[in-house]
Amino acid sequence: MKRRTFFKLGVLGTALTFVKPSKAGELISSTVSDPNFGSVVISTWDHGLAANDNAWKVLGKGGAALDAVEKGVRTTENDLSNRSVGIGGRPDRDGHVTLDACIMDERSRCGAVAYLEGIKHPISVARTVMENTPHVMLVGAGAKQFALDYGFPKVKSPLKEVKQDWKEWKKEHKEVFEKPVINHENHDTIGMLAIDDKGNLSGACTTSGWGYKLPGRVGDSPIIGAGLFVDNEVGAACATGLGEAVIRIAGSHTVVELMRQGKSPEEACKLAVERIIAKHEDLEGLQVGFLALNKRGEYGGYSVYNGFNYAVTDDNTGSKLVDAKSDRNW
Ligand code: SD4
Repeated sequence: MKRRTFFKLGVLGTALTFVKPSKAGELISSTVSDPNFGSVVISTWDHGLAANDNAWKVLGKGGAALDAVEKGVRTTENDLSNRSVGIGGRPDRDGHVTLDACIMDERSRCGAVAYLEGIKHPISVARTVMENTPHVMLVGAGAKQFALDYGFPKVKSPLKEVKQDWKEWKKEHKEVFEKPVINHENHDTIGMLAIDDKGNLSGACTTSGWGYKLPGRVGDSPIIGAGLFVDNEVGAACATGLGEAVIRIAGSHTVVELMRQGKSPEEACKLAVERIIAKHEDLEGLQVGFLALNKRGEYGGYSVYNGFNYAVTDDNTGSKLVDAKSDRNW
């Protein structure tokens, strides 16, 4: 660590009206700059490759990690053929596509939206919450109204083909109207972590959540500490998979705290996965994957079952897809 700058702790704003971004109310944080060290971006699943490419358009030019992760995951939100992120996502049991997202930066600022309908870029709404309100999370109708007030266009969802699939699914799964079940086909959230050339970390996570979920259900993805956590002194982590299991162990926060105790990113992800395994008697179909990136640009991933992969882009190797470690086969 070459340089460390502390920002002054301000008093957290309590106004209930929207506030302009200001120095007052910012949280204490440190920024570390190490010129010997390049930028890195990692993100979940193979759709992460395209997302990383766009994130790199920011990072490669010396841009901020925060801008990179927002731009990166917007790529996936834009892809209407993606059935687990954005408005192309699978709906809930009753046919509503409800979106969850969160973002966190190097100053521990964070913003989130949950249960948001009809808005194409939940991640940008989450950033707008972070930058323009004293709050962290807005949900449902309030989140939608907020997005419209800030000029986000209303879009139609579900898409025709998604609605058709849902109708078929309903015919075949009458039982879920009596007792909700987990639909195991769907675990492709995008979580992205980046470190920029100033040594600052940020992360973003966005999803349409578990396909055909119970109406009102929100998973880990928009919950700071569960689906995503960033601590600029230590590292960042994000999660994909069964959100209920991730929330139960405050997954991403746990991974970051393990890195604080000296674990490598992969070891930290592995220990968090083991904690999930220890807390659940029935692991059938319970897939969770964690990704982590530390302050030195080292990264790793681990999942309950094999099959989880992630995209990595850095100064040295360009882009590649990496299989996360796991010691269980499906
Ligand atoms: C959720 N964690 O809503 C999300 C789903 C997911 O990869 O990650 N899919 O529980």
